[in-house]
Amino acid sequence: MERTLVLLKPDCLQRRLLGRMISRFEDKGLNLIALKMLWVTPELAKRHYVEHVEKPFYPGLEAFITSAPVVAIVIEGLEAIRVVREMLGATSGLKAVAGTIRGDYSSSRQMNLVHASDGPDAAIREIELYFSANEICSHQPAVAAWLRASDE
Ligand code: FUP
Repeated sequence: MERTLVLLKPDCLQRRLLGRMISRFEDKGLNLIALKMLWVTPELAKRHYVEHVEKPFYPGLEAFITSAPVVAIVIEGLEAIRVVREMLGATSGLKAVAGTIRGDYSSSRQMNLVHASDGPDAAIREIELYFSANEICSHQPAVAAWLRASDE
């Protein structure tokens, strides 16, 4: 099992797409094990996007991610990091393939609705950035037996 950090960004909340995005992850059979709404502060934005802080687009990205609340979610599942990234699609909504979240709902590079960790190290770092250990609600979903065979 892998865990990954998903953020439903300010455009997602403002466009009233939170429920539809959560449904896509639930429909896939992924397990939501932590969820909260918060305002990203400039300090948190700099820690989250540490690899982008020096880039020319960063000021705009920080202004955007702090402009309205976000919903942070920890998602658990088999190969969840890759699976969720593939559900999002390419960074720009203009390039993302139809059928992906960004391909279906976004026409922007900045306003691309959903963030997800891009690898195991990022997932650990980002989950710790948004959640303390006692906020993670691990559980065995009752539907698990109907999502995949027992040896998968
Ligand atoms: P992704 O991993 O697909 O979320 O995208 P990146 O880590 O490459 O970029 C992080 C965020 O910066 C993206 F959500 C979009 C934003 N961004 C811009 O606003 N302008 C750019 O030129 C590149 C990325």
